[in-house]
Amino acid sequence: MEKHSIYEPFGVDLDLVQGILREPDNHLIRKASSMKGHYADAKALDDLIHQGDPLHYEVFEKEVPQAYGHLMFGISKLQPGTVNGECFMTKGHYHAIPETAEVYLCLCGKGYMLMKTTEGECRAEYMERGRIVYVPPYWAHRSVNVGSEPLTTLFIYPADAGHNYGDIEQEGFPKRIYLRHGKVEIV
Ligand code: PAN
Ligand code: ZN
Repeated sequence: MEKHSIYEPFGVDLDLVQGILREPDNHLIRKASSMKGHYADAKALDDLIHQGDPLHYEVFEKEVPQAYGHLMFGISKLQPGTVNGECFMTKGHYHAIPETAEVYLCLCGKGYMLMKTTEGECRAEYMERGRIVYVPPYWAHRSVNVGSEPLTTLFIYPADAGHNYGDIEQEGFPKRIYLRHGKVEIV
């Protein structure tokens, strides 16, 4: 008979004001310089990098086995701002096992989950505090902050999903999200 490995249950605390996971095992920091090639205006991004390379986003995670059956979860905290009008965003990725989905719960801020398929379908799902976005299997996804405070989300996905950033670096997303004169434009 197959023996199941029993993993120790645990709980974690969120700081809902700061939008962070307390005592994360992994804390990933992405600055503007991590985002080369992702914004339409490469020169504006370079200027931002030379002006001090500000923090772009952070990911806080608890460590769980990257194995079938486990769920990876954590907090993504994306700063507000634009690169010549294009709203700050995460790099975006497909999952390395593309048939794995993901759930995002927005805790604070305002933004969109931009999603695309390899066939070029593209969707932008609005996010604000209290709203859940379901990213189905096969959809690449990137968070975009259109507000004036950090966009903080709780994410949960199969722990063995893995990340494929390379295809998005090559393809980009069919749509970009801008903030112009206080108005959101998805083009
Ligand atoms: C999230 C993302 C997180 C950062 O945990 O990894 O928001 O975005 P990038 O990974 O695109 O830089 C997730 O979707 N995990 O699968
Ligand atoms: Zn993901």
